Amino acid sequence: MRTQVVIIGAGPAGLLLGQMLHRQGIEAVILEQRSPDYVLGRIRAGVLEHGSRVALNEAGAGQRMEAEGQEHHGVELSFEGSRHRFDFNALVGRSVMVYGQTEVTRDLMAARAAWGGRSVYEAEDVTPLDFDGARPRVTYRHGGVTHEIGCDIIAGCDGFHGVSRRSVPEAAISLFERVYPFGWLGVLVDKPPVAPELIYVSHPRGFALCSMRSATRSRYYVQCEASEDVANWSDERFWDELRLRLDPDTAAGLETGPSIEKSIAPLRSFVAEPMRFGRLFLAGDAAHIVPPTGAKGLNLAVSDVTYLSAALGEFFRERSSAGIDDYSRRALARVWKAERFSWWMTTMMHRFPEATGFERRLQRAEFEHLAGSRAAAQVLAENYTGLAM
Ligand code: RFL
Ligand code: PHB
Repeated sequence: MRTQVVIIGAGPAGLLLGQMLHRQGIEAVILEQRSPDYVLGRIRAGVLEHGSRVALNEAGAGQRMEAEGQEHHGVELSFEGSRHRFDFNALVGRSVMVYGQTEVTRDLMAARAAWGGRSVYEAEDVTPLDFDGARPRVTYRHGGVTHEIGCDIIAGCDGFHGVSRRSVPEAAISLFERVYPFGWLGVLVDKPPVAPELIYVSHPRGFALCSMRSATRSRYYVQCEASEDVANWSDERFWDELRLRLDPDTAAGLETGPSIEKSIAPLRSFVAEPMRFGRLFLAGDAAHIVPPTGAKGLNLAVSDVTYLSAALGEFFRERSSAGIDDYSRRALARVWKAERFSWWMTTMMHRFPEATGFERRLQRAEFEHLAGSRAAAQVLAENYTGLAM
């Protein structure tokens, strides 16, 4: 079998790329190692930048997001009980869309199914081959049978643990990494959110975040030990810990209930350079990870595939390699700015085990600067709502 592009991974990066290529008349096959239900069972990001919203609409998958998503015009930071709201509209004339990654994925799957796009779920041993030449191929096993697809381009959209980045010879790739000494314990609950907008909380006991998925479903996080076992956290323990970190008004308004999902995510900053190896292109978490504090992970996946799809359009339509030759540079320039923002927000808001009174006072100074300076607040708002694509 032959196709133009083999996309490895059916997360948001792979599915959105497939949709963008389809709209340019470029044929692609998606190979995903998990089942559709497994992919939809992962609870991850919740905030879309303005540019990601535009990209989903342009890809023809934004209808339900526009109807059911919540447009937010600001966020709050709470520092040891003192709260400050950042008004995105007033600061940068932008907003974000609160709409879960699960729903984005569901909409992209439905859009692909509607035109009969070819996806193979539960594909095992997916292996990208010969991408240093002009005739790459990908082999995989499905239902006990080995298959091979010849193609022009391989798009590695298979996340941090995927096979694409690992297929590149070590000498050809540089890795940059910072692992943080804590994780986030997240709970999803069918109760109305405690506040109309997100609240990022810095407290001596650790970071917390009040987020949401809809008017009746909330998502909360507390900073925990990186090695923490989720089994040690009953719902009661989670709610008690969250309440301790919130300011008294917010704590009093918190509606709790049985969790419908509870999981721990490690926090890491990671970038692989470059993002292109011959005919293999990395996009999304396959190439980079940000700690979730800036809500940038999913949004970077969207900007990567927006660049890649434009570059592949030039490649197939105009036989020009200018776009694909510039892809890695262009994507990494944006990635590193999001890495910087996510690292900065993580550093400002979390309790670091080795921190002294000196670091804590620097964190407080940072918060007071943001709360008191329009210029500083604009930098936060510009980054949070999304830098230009
Ligand atoms: P994904 O979503 O990981 O999708 C990759 C897909 O590739 C498949 N795959 C393979 N398929 C075939 N063969 C192989 N060998 C394969 N190996 C893997 C996987 O099954 C999967 O379906 O990457 P993508 O598309 O780049 O999207 C990126 C986003 O998912 C990610 O940046 C965010 O979700 C990050 N992230 C969060 N971001 C936020 O902005 N806010 C959050 O609250 C937030 N929480 C999270 C997160 C990421 C997490 N991970 C990766 C563990 C919470 C978690 C737990
Ligand atoms: C979420 O709702 O899951 C969420 C929101 C904002 C973040 C991280 C996670 O920064």
